[in-house]
Amino acid sequence: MKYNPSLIEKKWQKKWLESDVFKAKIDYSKPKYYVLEMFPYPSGAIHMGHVRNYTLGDLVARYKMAQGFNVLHPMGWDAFGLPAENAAIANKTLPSEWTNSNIKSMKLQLKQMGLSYDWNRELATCDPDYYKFEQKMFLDFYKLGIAYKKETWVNWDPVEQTVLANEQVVDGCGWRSGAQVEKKKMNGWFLKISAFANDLLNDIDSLTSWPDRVKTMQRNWIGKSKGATLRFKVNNSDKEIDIFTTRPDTIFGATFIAISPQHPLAHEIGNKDNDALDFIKFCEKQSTSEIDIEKAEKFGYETSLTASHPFKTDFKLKIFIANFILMDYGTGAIFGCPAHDQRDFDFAKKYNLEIIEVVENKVSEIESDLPYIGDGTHINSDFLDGLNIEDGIKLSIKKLEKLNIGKETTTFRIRDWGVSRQRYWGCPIPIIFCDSCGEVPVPEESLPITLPLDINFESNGNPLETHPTWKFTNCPKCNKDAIRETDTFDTFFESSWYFARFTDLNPLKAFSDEAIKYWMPVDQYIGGVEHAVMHLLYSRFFMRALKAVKSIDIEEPFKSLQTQGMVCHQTFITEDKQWLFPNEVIKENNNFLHAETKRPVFVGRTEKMSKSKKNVVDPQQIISNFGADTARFFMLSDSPPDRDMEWSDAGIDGSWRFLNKLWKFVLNLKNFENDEELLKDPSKQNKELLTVLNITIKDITKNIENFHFNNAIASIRTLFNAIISYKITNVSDEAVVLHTTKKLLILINPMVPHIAEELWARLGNSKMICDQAWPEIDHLYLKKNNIEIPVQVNGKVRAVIDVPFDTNKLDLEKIAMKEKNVLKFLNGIPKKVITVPNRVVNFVI
Ligand code: ANZ
Ligand code: ZN
Repeated sequence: MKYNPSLIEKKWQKKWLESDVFKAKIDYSKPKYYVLEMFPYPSGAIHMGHVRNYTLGDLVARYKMAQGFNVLHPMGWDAFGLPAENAAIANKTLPSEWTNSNIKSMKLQLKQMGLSYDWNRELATCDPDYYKFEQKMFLDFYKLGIAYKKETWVNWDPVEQTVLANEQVVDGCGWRSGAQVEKKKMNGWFLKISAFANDLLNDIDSLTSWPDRVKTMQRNWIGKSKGATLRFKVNNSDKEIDIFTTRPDTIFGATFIAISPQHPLAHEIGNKDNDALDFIKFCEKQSTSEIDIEKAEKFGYETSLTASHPFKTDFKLKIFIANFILMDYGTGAIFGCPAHDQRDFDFAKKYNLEIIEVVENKVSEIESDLPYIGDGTHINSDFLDGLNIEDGIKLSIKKLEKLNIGKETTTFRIRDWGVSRQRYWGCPIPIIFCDSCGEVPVPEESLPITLPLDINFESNGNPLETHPTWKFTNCPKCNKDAIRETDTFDTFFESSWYFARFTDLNPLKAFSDEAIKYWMPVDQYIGGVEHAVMHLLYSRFFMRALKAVKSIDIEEPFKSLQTQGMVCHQTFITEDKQWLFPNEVIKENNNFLHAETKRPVFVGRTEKMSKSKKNVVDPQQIISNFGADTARFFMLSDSPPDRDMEWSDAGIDGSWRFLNKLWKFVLNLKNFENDEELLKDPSKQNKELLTVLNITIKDITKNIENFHFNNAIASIRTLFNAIISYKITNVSDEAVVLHTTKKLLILINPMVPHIAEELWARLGNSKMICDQAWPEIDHLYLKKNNIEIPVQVNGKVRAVIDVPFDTNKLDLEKIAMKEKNVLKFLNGIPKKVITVPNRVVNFVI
């Protein structure tokens, strides 16, 4: 009779699996709903972040199922990536073995959470049956020029020994290793995301169910800038420098030119000038991150060259090589206008350059300091004098275009996506290099190019490079000896299309048209906000690129997006400043002690759970001690999904106690078959509980739709309290309690499905609760919760009052008498009052 989650949870997990209730298939008779949580990297064990993510998704999936949707809710493994290689080196296993055994153990853990996945659709990205399609996609992209190879300056992670995409450099450091990223010139494969920049930007507007924060991050990342390019002539030479500016109107304030250390002209200069070369080398050691460059001290090297001003023939602009000019933005060169740009101003001050004011602050009365960046009127600017900035920009562009030395230009901040990684555990790039034919795509019939499994991690660098045979092959064109590409794809390649693959695991093609048409887009995607400009942008790009190669016909993969907050926990520190795991700490008389030494422990800040601070709680532990339902219930009840939440023992206890109470209550409930029959004619007392029930159904439904799951749980508690405190005086009261409890079980099922199933079955139901329809609102009760009643004076309606259902005569009359308009027409005491509760109040004068 005691609530024993370990028994009932296993039992129901087995039943769900055996009955295939969560198996999805195309069913045109029902509306579809595709709910997806970001798939995990198979690290070996789930953490609380996973628990939160998957609990949220499971609630949505089960709720939509009850609502009558045909639900697709799949799960898979983002299985390529560096940790497998590191583990292989450390444990002398193979990345494939390590990954597969992790998948096994994590799958078991996920199953213990009771998630409603359709496991028939499970996929792992390291499976050749998955990545073979990726190689085909790459070849399609290659044919269309969406994939191309180039030599560029790349972000080199010295710890991971591989290239990183710009999106993976966070504050100048590798997003995973945390190591300072270096610049390196290398050959690599790129995907032309820049060609889709405009669409990716404009279509953000259509994502009405995405968090604004993510949309803003994507807009900024794409970074559209309108302006002009213009050409400067280098004096005493036939060279020219193209610059990009958003402020062509400030051209008369231009006093110098600065080029990037990686600019071709800088190289030419460096070839002849050793000091310049030293400066360039010095700059190469700097971080590549834009933020770092922005923050770093500005340095310049004054070359011996000057350029002539396009409109002031005698004016010479010194040409600098400067560390703050990025080669891959605009044209890698600028004109400096110190009077109206902070950076240029600082630079001019440092190197003693002329400052010419060209925009006068006529907007405000206050005399502003230089640099002045606001709007104003142009001065010292010849044909631009008197114009404001907007008009100045327009006219300057017109003039530049007329003189054929410049044109209107739009630039994007977003760079093409570098997908080459010098790693083993990734999808091989299907290209062969031949001395005679150059780069040759692997013919489709030779796909997949699979990874060799006999791998040696003893030597440094990429094991594909050092493998004795793997890279040696023959040219598909001329059959001469040739060499395979040994780079593999960035693992974000795999996660850019897995959600579409889930719609049908067709062995012959990546996507089957019918399944894509029916299931896509994902109706609800749930995951961490850290993917805002990586995974979520790559996926949007990928759909467009795949559309361009006619492989799929969608653009936006995720209709609605929810980004969940972090799971946080207190931190514990010993006297000698060592972090402690929460389970190493005990509480005695409100003091925290180290369980082992009994010495005092200091409680640090509550922070995002992280291994480094040991403030982690193992979900496995919680599930073994309390069951998955308690963990799920607490996860959902604490805070709204998009906010950080604090994991606490008290929270878990609270959830545990609630479920125990529910368990006991339902098992002690008097059960009878004709409860619905008895409810046909509810008494007044019955109505009260039914009203609470209907209000709860309405609230929970609304709160689930709005992702306010914590409020939904609060309503459940209210309903349960109402049920327990309901006074049972006769059989019909018992019937209404039973009826209301059954509805409560259906309402709580998406949150705590095991206990809901078990109690539902114990109430004598033969069908599973996961197949039950969501309770319908009986509007009769809702409307009558508060009711509008007309107030008449001599039969004419003079006011309408909003009162609780069943308000008695006397109260109704009192309320009606307070209405201004009624008082006006009454003008004294009425002769008679005719009141019908819930219907009308009529004063006769
Ligand atoms: C002259 C000028 C005058 C500028 C002025 C600004 C203010 P956004 O808005 O981010 O697109 N710039 C152009 N290319 C650059 C590069 N490769 N590295 C560093 N800076 C670069 O910024 C565009 C402005 O950033 C451009 O407009 C240019 O400076 C600078 F009163 O040109 B401006
Ligand atoms: Zn060849």
